[in-house]
Order: sequence, then structure tokens, then C-alpha cells
Amino acid sequence: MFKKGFIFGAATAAYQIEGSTNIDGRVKSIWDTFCEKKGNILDGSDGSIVCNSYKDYKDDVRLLHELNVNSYRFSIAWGRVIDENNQINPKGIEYYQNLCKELKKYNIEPYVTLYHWDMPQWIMDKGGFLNDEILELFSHYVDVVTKSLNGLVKNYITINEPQCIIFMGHDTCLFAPGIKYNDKEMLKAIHNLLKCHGHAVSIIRKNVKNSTIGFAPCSRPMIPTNNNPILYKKCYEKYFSINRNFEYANSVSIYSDPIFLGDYPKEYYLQFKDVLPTITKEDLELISQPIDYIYQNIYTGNYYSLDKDGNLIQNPFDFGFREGNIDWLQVVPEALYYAPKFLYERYKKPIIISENGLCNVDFVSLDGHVHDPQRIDYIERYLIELDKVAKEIPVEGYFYWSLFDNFEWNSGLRKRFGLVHVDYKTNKRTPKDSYYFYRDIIKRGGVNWIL
Ligand code: GBH
Repeated sequence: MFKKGFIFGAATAAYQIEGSTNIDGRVKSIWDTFCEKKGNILDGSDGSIVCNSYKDYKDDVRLLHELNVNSYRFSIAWGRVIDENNQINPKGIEYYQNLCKELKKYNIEPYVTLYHWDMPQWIMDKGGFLNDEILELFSHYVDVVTKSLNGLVKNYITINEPQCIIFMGHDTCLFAPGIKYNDKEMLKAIHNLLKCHGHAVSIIRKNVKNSTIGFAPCSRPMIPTNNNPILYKKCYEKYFSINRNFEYANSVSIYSDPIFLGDYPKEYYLQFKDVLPTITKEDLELISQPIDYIYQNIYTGNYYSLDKDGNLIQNPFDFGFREGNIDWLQVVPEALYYAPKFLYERYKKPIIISENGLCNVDFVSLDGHVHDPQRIDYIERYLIELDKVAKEIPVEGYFYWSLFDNFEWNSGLRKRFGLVHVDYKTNKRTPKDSYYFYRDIIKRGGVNWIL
């Protein structure tokens, strides 16, 4: 059983659900631009309609209410609330105020992500996170949001998955803006992103009474396959390690050490000594202001063991291993045990799982329902592990990703993570079997009744 007051939620992000990209003064984001280029999105789709949440937000809230969640994580589209002259767009503000008021009616607590990847194109044109001007622009945006939602929102998540912003956006270039950076540019962009986080923390604390703040990176933990404490230690170390030659922009510690421990890890200074950005004491103080939670998006992991010489080795997945229908999503429930444990051990703050979910083939059956037994199994397996770790460390909440099937970035509309099925042609929303299953888990306060 999870403790009383446990945060049970569902999550979404603006560009993935809102649609209505061309109305009420919304300005173009890097994702609108990215979708225009043929070949960038698997099925050639974009975020112009998706779930129509800009128009149907009341129905979104109804579905949340009937799901019985006490919390809803959504993001604000920067380009809806700030125009190309860096002025406030009242229509955009009004939309989020209305959404929050509707949530309030049903006692659903909003958790607002300030930046979930949809940078206004005009800001990217100035250089995005590479241009120091971003600090002022982001601060202005955060000031506007927190003031206009004052009294409605107290929980903020500054930035979602910085690793994807930097690594997917500027190394693999599979995500917007798809502009390749060299190591020096990468580190500068990371540093500015962390400073944006820091400024946001100062502004939220100033503008919002009783605020709670976090930021939400993602990670893919190393899972020890037996109880050997040496194996545990090596998995822990690998989880926080940095390797300049291997996907370093996907690292955990480059982003989270400065925030929670006040500095980049030693390895960072050693491995990148020729390309370091300017890092001042004031920067690190700004970045490391105390925040309340360790949010983490966790979907999967990898299994590890020791070879006969005591070296850590990754165990390949067996042929036919359980998985979702997106290539990186193997079903590894222990990820929700080990990642929180590792993170708490290093950063010592309460944990909230800000995203977790399964992507699968889902369609409406002849009987009118959407049967998704694999998603039910996924939720059950992962919550059992989270429940287990919650007995050892403080775990405050869990957000299922996602409330809806939605625009899955470069995979377009073909990949479905939702508890609610969406027919993108008619916008008909059909709660899947997993929606009712998750609802019943919440009613009972946990998964123990299943065992
Ligand atoms: C999150 O992205 C996003 O926050 C959300 O918007 C998105 O819809 C959701 O999850 C589902 O994808 O290192 O092998 O794990 C997660 C996207 C998943 C992108 C893992 C990078 C790297 C492959 N990321 N992926 S791996």
C-alpha cells in the first residue's frame, strides 16, 4: 500500500495533446518546424490536431476525474503565452487558467511542467540554449506563468528530460531542432539549460506561496541480477558515470549533480577539460538552490551481472523478451525499484515518478472497448516494484504516461501510450481496460490487493 496522500496522477505535454497550433496567437515552436520536414516524423504527422485538448480541456478533466487521480501533470506551451515580441498573449494565459480552474472544481492538483521541449522558433533562431539571452527570455516566461497562475498552481517542474533536449535535439538529431552541436556547444547548452532551471527556481519561490519544485530528467537504470553487494555498487557507479565517447549527453550526473550536489562530477572536469564552458561559483549557487523532489521519468532498464573476473557486464535480453512496440521499451519493472534507490542514495530527496508507461498496439475492438492486457500487466509489475522501494525510501508519487494516446514526437501518431485511446480522425476518446485497472488501483491505494 502506498502511504496516505500518495500522489496518483497521469501526465501529458502541450505539443503532444493540444492541437490548435494556429489559433489565438500561438507562435510556432521548434516542433512545428521540425514536423514540416519530410522524413523527420515516422508517419508524416504533426501536433496540429492530436487530442484537441485546447478545445476539449473540459472533457480531459472529466476523464481525469473519472480516473480518480488526485494529480495531473501537464505542460505549458511557451509559444501560447508569449508572442514573438516577447509580450504576454492573454488568450494563451486564459486557456491555462481555465484548465486549472476546471481541475480545481474536481480537486485535482496541477503539476505544471514549464518546458516540455516546445521552444518558440523565434527563440531557437537566436541560438536557443547556446545564446545567453535564453536566461532572460526563460525567466520572463516563468515570471509571466507563475504570476498568472498564482493561486491556481503551486507545483512546478522546470524542465522535462534535459537529456532528450540536448542529446536527441543536438547529437542524434532525431528530435527538434535537429541541429548538431560539437562538444563545446553541447556543454555550453547544458550549462545554460541548468542556469535556466536555477532562474526558474528563484522566480517560483518569489512568486508562489508554498511552492514545490523539481525538474524531471529521464534515466535507464542498470539492474543487478543478484544480491551481490559488489554488483550493486558497480551498477550504482555506472548509473552515475560519464563517458565522453558514449552518449554523455544522456548522463544522469551531468544534470543532477549540479542541482542536488552543487557541482558537476569530478569526471566531467577531467574528461571535458578542453571544452569546458565558463562555470562560476555564482552559477553553481544559482543552479543548486534547494528543490523539493527528485522527479524522474523511468520506463525501462538493462540487466547486469559480474563476469568471472568481477567486471560488470550487460546481460542481453532473451529473444522474445517482453517489450512495447517502440524499440527502446523493454518491460523491466525492477527499474522502478533500483532507479529510486540509487537516486535517493546520492541526492537524498523524496522521489516522484514523473513518467512511466507502455507503448503498444491498441485499437477499438468489435465490442467497442480497447483491450490492453499488456499495459495492465506493465502497470501492475512496475507498481509492485515501486511499492517495494517505498518501504525503504520516501516515494511521494507516480504519474502514468500518458492520459491519452498522443503525438509521440518523431514516431508521430503511430505509437500509443495512453490510458485513453484517441481516434485522431473523429477525436473520439475511448478509455482502455488499463484506465479502469489504474482507477481501481488508485481506489484501493496500491497494488497489494493483487498479490
Ligand atoms: C518521454 O520521452 C517524454 O517526456 C514524453 O514526452 C514521451 O512521450 C514519453 O517519454 C514516451 O516516449 O536510452 O535506449 O532508453 C522519452 C523519450 C526514451 C527518448 C528513451 C530517448 C533513448 C533510448 N526517450 N530514448 S534508451
